[in-house]
Amino acid sequence: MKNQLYVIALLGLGSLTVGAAENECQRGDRPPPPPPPEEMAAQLVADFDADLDGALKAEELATAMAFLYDNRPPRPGDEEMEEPPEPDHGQVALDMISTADLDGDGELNEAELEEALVIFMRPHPPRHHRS
Ligand SMILES: [Ca+2]
Ligand SMILES: [Ca+2]
Repeated sequence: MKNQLYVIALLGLGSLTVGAAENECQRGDRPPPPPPPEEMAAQLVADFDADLDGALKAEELATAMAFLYDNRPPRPGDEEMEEPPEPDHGQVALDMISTADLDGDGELNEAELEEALVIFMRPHPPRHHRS
């Protein structure tokens, strides 16, 4: 169940209907803030660092992304819409590594993963420009 919370927070989809339902007495309050990125980074490394070197390489990160995708919360209206194609988790992992691999070793350690989460969770306008 703990993983679900991380999934919801990480994907940042904003549809915290489950949490809202569980806190009916506090209805109207804002949903609780997601756990801090350093906490999520530590959790993801703990869960998906298959070779136990303390960092997530591309394939480990891809596994993490696939897990998060498979466990993403449903969004309102999704059932009436066609499922979007599943993203290429391997490519997402490579994107995250190329964005946040500060020491250039091709893996994201906990600090780098935290940086990646900060970047990927930050609300940003949709990118329309393609090069
Ligand atoms: Ca590893
Ligand atoms: Ca690195």
